[in-house]
Amino acid sequence: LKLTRSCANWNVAQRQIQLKQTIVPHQTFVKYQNSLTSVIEKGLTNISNPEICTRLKKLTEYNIVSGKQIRGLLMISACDALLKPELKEELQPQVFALAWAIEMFHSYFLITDDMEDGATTRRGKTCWHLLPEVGSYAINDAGMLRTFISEILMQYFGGQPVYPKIVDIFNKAYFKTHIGQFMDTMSCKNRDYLNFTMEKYITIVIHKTSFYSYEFPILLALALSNKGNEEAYKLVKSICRDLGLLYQMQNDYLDYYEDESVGGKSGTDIQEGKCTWLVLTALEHCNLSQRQEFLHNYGKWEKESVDRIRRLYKELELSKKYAQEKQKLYDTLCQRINNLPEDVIPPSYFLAKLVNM
Ligand code: DMA
Ligand code: MG
Ligand code: MG
Repeated sequence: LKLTRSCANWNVAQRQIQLKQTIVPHQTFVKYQNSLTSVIEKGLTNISNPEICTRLKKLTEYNIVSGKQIRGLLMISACDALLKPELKEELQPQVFALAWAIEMFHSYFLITDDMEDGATTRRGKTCWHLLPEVGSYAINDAGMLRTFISEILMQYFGGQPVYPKIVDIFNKAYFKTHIGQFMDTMSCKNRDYLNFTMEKYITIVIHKTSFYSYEFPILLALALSNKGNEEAYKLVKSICRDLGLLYQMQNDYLDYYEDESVGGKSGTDIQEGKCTWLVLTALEHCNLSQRQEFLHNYGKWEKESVDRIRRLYKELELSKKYAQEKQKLYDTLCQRINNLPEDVIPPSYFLAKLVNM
């Protein structure tokens, strides 16, 4: 309860109102929100045990509902841009189910990520694994959520020509993201922080963030609209990668921000010794004694060490450097997006994503 209260200011409803106005039309947003219950019900078709149904419902709702739902919403907007007009109405239930499946995929990774990172709060609430009735059962819950996603996909797409393609895309996304999560945890295992490089960081981010946040929803929209040709995809791939970098840079920055009401979650990057944009920038600009201080204090859970790192980040004016770098990346991306041909993925799709970062 204490944890939940600590970031009660985090106003999910307000964020969602802003998001829905820029990504999808109001009416579509409301219909999409209301479709979750029927998607869950359909996913539960083959499960007769009431206890399992209750657990799956709670697991899904607790971990999805308070999220920003950007990935799912953007898949809906990409489908809206790509699908033939006569198919839009007909395929809407499938598009919504696929969007919820993307959100469930995201929640699946967040549940295990919070265990790995030693996090306590997420989306303004206590992390799933810290709920009294959960604990280490969270490992099995994550597995159940993953198989539940497969059930939903089978119920909505099974037997259709697009089904194997969708399953392949999901498998690829699981594999990539798990590799990214592995790289992320391994990078800080030996506390050899001087070996952190921008190259290493980019590889981690492309795997753990860019793919499932950007390429994954687009690949699914392309598959559903039967427009998944290689040429079209090549054009958006590198933009997706850089969008992921911009996103992760912001995620890293929010982690350092002490105020939980900003991000709705507790930060643990400093304590865990993660390879973040802030560390790379700090190491690039610090003097010899600051470097010693950094090496002595980074990757420790003691409050004095964490405070010392935060002070160091302040001394090095990382907030200012972050704002400058973010603006630079943002401007370049806008330019590249505006130069995309309209018939591949409409620039408005990407721009909406950028606006909502
Ligand atoms: C999270 O990376 C990545 C996945 C695949 C969930 P992160 O630990 O930096 O994210 P957060 O700061 O939200 O925990
Ligand atoms: Mg994390
Ligand atoms: Mg983070």
